[in-house]
Amino acid sequence: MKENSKFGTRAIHAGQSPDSATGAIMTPVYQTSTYAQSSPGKFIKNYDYSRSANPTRTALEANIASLEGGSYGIAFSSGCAALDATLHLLSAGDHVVLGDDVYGGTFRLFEMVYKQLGINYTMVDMTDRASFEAGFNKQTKLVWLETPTNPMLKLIDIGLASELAKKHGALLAVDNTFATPYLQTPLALGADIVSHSSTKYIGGHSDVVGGVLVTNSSELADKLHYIQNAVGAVPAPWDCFLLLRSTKTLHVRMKQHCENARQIASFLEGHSEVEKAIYPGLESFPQHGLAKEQMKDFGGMISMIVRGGLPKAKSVLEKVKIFSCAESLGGVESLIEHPAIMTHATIPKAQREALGIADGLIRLSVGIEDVDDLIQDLSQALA
Ligand code: P1T
Repeated sequence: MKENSKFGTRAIHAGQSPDSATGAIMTPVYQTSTYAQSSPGKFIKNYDYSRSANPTRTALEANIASLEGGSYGIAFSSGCAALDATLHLLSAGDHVVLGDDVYGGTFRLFEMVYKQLGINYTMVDMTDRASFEAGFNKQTKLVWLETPTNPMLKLIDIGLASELAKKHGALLAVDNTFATPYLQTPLALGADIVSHSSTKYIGGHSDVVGGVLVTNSSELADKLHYIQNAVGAVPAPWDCFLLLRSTKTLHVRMKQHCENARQIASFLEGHSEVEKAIYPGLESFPQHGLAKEQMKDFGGMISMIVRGGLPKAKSVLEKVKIFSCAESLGGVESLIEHPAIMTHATIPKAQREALGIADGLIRLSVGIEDVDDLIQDLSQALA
């Protein structure tokens, strides 16, 4: 494969070549914990122990790094473990500027685990330059953001985030889980680290929990590899194999996620039971202009506020027949959930409400089923 191959070619081939032992086209599942050494300390093929490195994982790391336009990929056993590894770059007394709308588990790691270890954070509205910049102080070492955010789908200008992080001497990490590298590549816009919950679109089939970090900095990659090995939250070879199989179709799946979501968002926007449909592809979306600039398409996630608050929201979630009421997102099958009760329950109620995570808010992960069936399902559930 050529270095400058296009996305779909890299999705299928990057990091993988026919297996040197057998010619197998698919990278084998190297289901081994350890590797024979020809003499103490002399490795046969660069591998000594599978916490440190495993060939199936190496292929996955190279594959996702290529998709993100990065040089180094570092894989973990979950998206939370990828965030945790990034936070291990910091020391007590350091400070993080954190987006105000992030996955509930991301907030929980900052608030319940790292705060007591002396890592402080300030959550800011990054859609407003002045509020964003006011979040920095002399101890700020890291900016962590999602775009689109979970669950309000706010867009953060990655170029602006990079400018502010550099000005204040901090690293910029972008959680690219919702967009995927098919829709945006944050490293090209100035991010130092890209993070994924590969449980989501990268995996795409709701059958793996995983995470990955990508960077272009050899210094950061060395530190993150060190943390990966020292802490040990690594993915199993089988999970790496499944993720490699998934990334081969990422571009094809994303096109259909975007197309289905576009049609469903416009259906919801015109529905009498829907107070507000939130989707970056809608003209009514406040940051539609930034979405067009920063993203190749608008993604598969939609949020909506239904008229009738919690009782109506619960009834929709109970009545769907094709959508499943479940946490998570990014799989080929459509999921629907209630952020205030489910994915964002750890965020204090007042903070949730200030962000718009109201009792009537429902989040949809639009799958790639036939869109007419999905619209019909939502139509009967909303009726
Ligand atoms: O679940 P895990 O693989 O550990 O990933 C955590 C995570 C990180 N970043 C974002 C943007 C996420 O959405 C998640 C996980 N989110 C859900 C489970 C959810 O339903 O929103």
